Amino acid sequence: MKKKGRFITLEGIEGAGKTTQLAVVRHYLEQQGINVLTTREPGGSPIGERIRALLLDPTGQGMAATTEMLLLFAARAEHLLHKIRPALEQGTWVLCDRFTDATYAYQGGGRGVDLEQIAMLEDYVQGPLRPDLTLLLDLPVASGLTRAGERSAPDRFESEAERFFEGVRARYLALAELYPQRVRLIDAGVSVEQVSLQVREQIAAFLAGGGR
Ligand code: Z5A
Repeated sequence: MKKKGRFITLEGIEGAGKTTQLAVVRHYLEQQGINVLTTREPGGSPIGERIRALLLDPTGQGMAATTEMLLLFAARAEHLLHKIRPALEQGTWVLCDRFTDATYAYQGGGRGVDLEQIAMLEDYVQGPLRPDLTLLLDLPVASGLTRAGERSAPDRFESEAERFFEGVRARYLALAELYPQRVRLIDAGVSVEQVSLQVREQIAAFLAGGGR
């Protein structure tokens, strides 16, 4: 694949503000004259969205961690084929709400799946494709769950215990340490405006650093 666009992902625990900040990133890039496609995982393609419904269905408790991980990568394969790769090849920038870092965090950190198995599937499904930039919105688990809980009935993931999300957050923070160039840490425990400011600073630095 000849990749011309850039691939930016937003990550974080529930209620971190990814959806809110995705709009900020999009607006900022469009102001710079960049074509942007926003999408999300799991989902982003017709079959991917059907897999998403299966994954989030609260009646699906007891799904094996392996099944969950394979469904996520199946949805990702569809997403890459039908949406992400075609956009990048055309020079469109792709902004994605969660990607494979979420698998390391939720399935690895949350469910205890072997990280090497995740890495194997990552290589198999994505080849060498990795995000160019990841904004990790970090905040204490209790704050994120309070924000998310004020919105709607919990889905299958949101029904997990706080300990699960502590594992998710810890793995996200480990990824930020492992890939400091790509994964930029944002303090998401402050007001929307203050988070947006940090997000815009990171995007400006990325563009200035040759990201474009
Ligand atoms: N999952 C997985 O396990 N493995 C994988 O590989 C992938 C995903 C890709 C997808 O859910 C689920 O799939 C997810 C992980 C799993 N687990 N769950 N649940 P989703 O994408 O539908 O849900 P989410 O990712 O958790 O998004 P969210 O709960 O909608 O959170 P958010 O997008 O980060 O936050 P938000 O919608 O922008 O904001 C949440 C609320 O907080 C909202 O009312 C805002 O107005 C408010 N908010 C936002 N920012 C602030 C600030 N700064 N202060 C105060 N209030 C704020």
